[in-house]
Amino acid sequence: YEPDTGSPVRVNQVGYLPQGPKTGTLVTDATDPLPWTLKSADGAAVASGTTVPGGEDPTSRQNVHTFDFGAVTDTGDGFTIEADGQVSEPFSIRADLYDSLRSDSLAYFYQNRSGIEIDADLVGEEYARPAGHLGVAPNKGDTDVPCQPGVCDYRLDVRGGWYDAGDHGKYVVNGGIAVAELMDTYERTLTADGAESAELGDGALRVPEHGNDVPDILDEARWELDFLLRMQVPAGNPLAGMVHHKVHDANWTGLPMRPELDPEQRELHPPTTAATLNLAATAAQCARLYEPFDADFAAQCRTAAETAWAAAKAHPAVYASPADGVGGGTYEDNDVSDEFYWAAAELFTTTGKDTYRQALLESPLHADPDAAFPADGGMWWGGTAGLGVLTLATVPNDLTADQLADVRAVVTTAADRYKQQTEDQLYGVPYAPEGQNYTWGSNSQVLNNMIVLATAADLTGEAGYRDAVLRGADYLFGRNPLNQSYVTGYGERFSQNQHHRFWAHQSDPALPHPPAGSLAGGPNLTAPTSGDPEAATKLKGCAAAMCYLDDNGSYATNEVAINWNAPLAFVASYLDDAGDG
Ligand code: 9MR
Repeated sequence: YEPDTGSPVRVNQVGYLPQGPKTGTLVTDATDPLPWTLKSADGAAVASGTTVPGGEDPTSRQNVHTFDFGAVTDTGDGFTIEADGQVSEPFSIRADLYDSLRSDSLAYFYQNRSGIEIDADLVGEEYARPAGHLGVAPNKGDTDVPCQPGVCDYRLDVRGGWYDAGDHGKYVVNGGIAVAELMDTYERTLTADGAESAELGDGALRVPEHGNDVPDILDEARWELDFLLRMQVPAGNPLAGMVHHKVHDANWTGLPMRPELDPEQRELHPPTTAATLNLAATAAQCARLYEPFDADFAAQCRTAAETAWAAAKAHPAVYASPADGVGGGTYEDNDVSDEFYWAAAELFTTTGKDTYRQALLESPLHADPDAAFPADGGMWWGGTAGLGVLTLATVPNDLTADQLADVRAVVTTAADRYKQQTEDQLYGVPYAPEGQNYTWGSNSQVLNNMIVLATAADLTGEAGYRDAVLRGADYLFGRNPLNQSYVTGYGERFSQNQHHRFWAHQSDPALPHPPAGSLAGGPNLTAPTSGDPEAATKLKGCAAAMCYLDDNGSYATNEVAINWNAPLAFVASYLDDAGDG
């Protein structure tokens, strides 16, 4: 299998901000510098220079040069770079490049809501669908769900929330990071200079709750928060206050499958400490953010968060089983020290209580950049300490000045590392796992690192951090070994066959492609041996950043997921604000 990588001249196919850095990559066997020319849409030469030979890029095994046209501030569409007799994909230079990405990336969440009809007036006819999992046949539904045999003797109404990804499972530890990053996107508008709130406000996004005087992004987040609250074990039961790890089908369903047609029995899986701490953290954040809009809901969140924290302290090592993967993902995680840290950070920020401060200061993860933002990956669903650090560093709280300085240093230390990666790596990506071990959902790791960079930029005002975020965007939108934009509808060669049971056009032409703003999981070095049938045959021996297929059978490289689109939404907001400012 030989991927079609198109032109060897690689650029951000969406474009570049007029005041931002502008770099690209040329794949060539030449060892000496080569001339490049930037041309406008009418073919006129706008700028020229020579490439810098970089040698072999270890993520792709391609021999590459880089080029830099950062001095250009002309604006327009249809620019191209010519080098080595080849022409890049066309791109724009404009301040408003990322305007629609903010709302498109957030519309992903509405479109994946469970338990509510998806309205054609908001998303268009081809994406409209009936409500899923409300117990209307053939659905067994999420309104009255039993536990797996032997796990509990009650049933719960766990309707709502978002479907996790291409499947119809709803997993608390993945909902947790996703809803936290949506809330962070909103909270940034309260804490960062130049962060725009109107474009996230009431009436601005594709949600049905227009006109309720609540920012639309909080309406979207609440859809998930209400679900997470329903997953808590009710009082009077042995594990009261703990949170069920997940609810999903008793058996895997195939592609395609619209949510309302899923006939499988839904089941609640055992509570875990990780899920419980995800509720503690996100409900604590909920309590402070919804207070101005709905004091009762905020109070409900606060109570749930403190109850969850107490339950996690009482049951600190109840883990998900790695064997519990029939009909849904396992999301197993045997280290919850990071979830404890995150929950303590959110609870401390919201309540100011000393118990939570003590929990932070006593944690072995405190003030340690490698714990919050590990060099081999960064934040992810199984590693959430960084979410707590970002909150402590940006949201007003009762830390002492010294404690706050320690926490902010964690952010800037990690950001310095990612910034350096964008300068050292030949494709400019702020992600450099050891051994090029591009992980499942690697694009979300790039984006989570971009959140750290964006936060460092907000905290310090240093343009170098912003520039590194922009170089990350360049990678995601086409300056990469496959010449691939990983976001549907953005750039010239974009992913459009992501693994999803409803947006499965490739399996059934009557169904749509994913809508604009859907992020593909991205290159995954272990995909060939993960069970993914497409990757097993086509990607054997792949170079890390090329272990990707835009095929809806390739769930290990090309799925969509809430925890991947959430950092995209945060970063899209940041990028749009950066263009405005
Ligand atoms: O994002 C998850 C990744 O970290 C794991 O390595 C992978 C395999 O266990 O599972 C990913 O999560 C999937 C989940 O199990 C089921 N829904 C789709 C998720 C994205 O592929």
